[in-house]
Amino acid sequence: MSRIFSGVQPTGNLHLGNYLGAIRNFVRLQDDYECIYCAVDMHAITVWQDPQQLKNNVREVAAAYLASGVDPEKSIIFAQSNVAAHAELAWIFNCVARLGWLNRMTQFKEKAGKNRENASLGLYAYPSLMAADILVYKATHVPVGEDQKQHLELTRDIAQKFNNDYGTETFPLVEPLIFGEATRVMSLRDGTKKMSKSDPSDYSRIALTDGPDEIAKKLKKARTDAEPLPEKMEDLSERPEAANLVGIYAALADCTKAEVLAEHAGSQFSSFKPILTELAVEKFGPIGAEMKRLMADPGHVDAVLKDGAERAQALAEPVIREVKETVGFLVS
Ligand code: AQP
Repeated sequence: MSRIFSGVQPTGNLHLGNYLGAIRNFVRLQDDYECIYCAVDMHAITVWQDPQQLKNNVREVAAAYLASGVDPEKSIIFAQSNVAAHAELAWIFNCVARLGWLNRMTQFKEKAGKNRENASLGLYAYPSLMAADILVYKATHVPVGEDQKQHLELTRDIAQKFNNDYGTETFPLVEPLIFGEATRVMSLRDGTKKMSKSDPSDYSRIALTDGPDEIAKKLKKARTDAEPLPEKMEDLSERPEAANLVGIYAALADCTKAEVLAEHAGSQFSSFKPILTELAVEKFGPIGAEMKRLMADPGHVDAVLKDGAERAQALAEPVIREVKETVGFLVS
């Protein structure tokens, strides 16, 4: 059976983009693959995190997985820092990856911004740790949003170079799994920027824990234009905010953008937004409510994370041992 690995950073404010681009697909995959889903807290600290908040955010990610329908009996749910093999393999990969490869990573450029000299070394090496997360389980497929495609290419490069350098076939070449109509959900305030946890404006995103009133308020305020919805997708190419809302609707309704336009062409946003709100509340209401219930009494979430870490550890152990042998470390 092919193996899936994916993760979400516990940096708070989990949103519609994380759900439609990643978590929803995690649920769909668990019947056909062996799935390992992680709260990647070691990635989170590549930028400053308040320690107490980080703990809550790890639980929030696990609660989001559970509330969305990831079944902890079928899939493994755990926190990255609880399986040391991720860090061990990441160091080995730091010695395999080339500076030139990392210099090309657009996420580092975006996140480091103008003050690059002040970014952490961890933020720069992030893709190398991500490669370790995946390959320490020899995962073959990774469900992610479009924004992570470049990092997955790098994972393939690292796997290939490791295999070539050591003359082995240790690592598989992973494939991204990118699904559906909302592989890149954009900010509700600016249709050219992706919806993100770290955007300072709360109105830029719909959080998974937003209730009906917050969802309605945010969609009402979402930036749009004065034109009605067109008949064809091509006519949305210069209207990023409009295209984004159509994409969100299509993803939530599980249909294509063309089908949304076929039904709503000619509608103004004043009538389309309430319909979108109703759909979003229908889909998210139960997830947000279940997340809040799980977070109010985190004993169950903590037990799921503990069990998941033990199962993940058991899978990672033979792989990291094999890698250490291959590299030439003394293995007891
Ligand atoms: N806007 C998005 N549209 C579709 N998918 C998205 N993902 C993130 N944003 C969008 C997908 O969610 C998964 C988890 O992302 P992450 O937490 O590891 O990091 P990120 O991509 O950096 O997410 P954010 O929300 O933008 O966080 P910050 O602001 O902290 O950087 C990934 O599969 C990602 O593709």
